[in-house]
Amino acid sequence: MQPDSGVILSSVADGAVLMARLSVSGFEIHKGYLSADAQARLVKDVRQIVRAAPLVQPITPRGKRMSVQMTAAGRYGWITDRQGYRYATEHPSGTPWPDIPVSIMAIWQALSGSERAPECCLVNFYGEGARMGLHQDKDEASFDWPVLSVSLGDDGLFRMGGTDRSDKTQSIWLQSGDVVVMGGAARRAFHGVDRIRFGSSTVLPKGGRLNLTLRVVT
Ligand SMILES: O=C(O)CCC(=O)C(=O)O
Repeated sequence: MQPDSGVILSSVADGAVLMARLSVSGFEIHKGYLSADAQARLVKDVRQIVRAAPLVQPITPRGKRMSVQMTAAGRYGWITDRQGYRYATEHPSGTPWPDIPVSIMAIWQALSGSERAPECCLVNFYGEGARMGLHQDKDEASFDWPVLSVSLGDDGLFRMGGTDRSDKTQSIWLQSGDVVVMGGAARRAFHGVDRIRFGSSTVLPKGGRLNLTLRVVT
């Protein structure tokens, strides 16, 4: 992984955790942004979301079951089924999505630089063997607002490309507590998760990786 112009924008030791801000092809990566306490709080809040809106393992419009399990909080959740990829105001069970927890909104306020508030917090759960293919986030009405991603639990190998699927890609292991802001040119860039290191973190006691993405939808 090559940071842009070899730049580590900032790094600071916070106890045993090194915080660093990297920029890779426009992806702003805040390594070690969340403290262990903050991560534990977020996991608790995500459990509340999942209680209200259970995880589902959706199918793509072509009928392929995704390996990732999903749910959401906010006015909209992103869903996929035979009818297509889209945002919906209700969980597939027909209930509205729960509110985005304050702990998650605070990260958006601190790092997004956006005037708009997120309307969706998509929750992805990666169990053993789960992955997410290279894709663009393009179901939102505007690309003027960033997508902000929070990693919790096991390490995930995050692949970043350009605006064409064939553009060269670079990868970085995201760890629990890392936050990525995809804005500007990176907002339309292809990205995905090739694999996780199942059991590499104790943040989720049974293993697995949670990823939260905050999106302005309308
Ligand atoms: O899990 C991740 O780090 C990325 C998730 C993602 O790309 C998405 O939800 O669109």
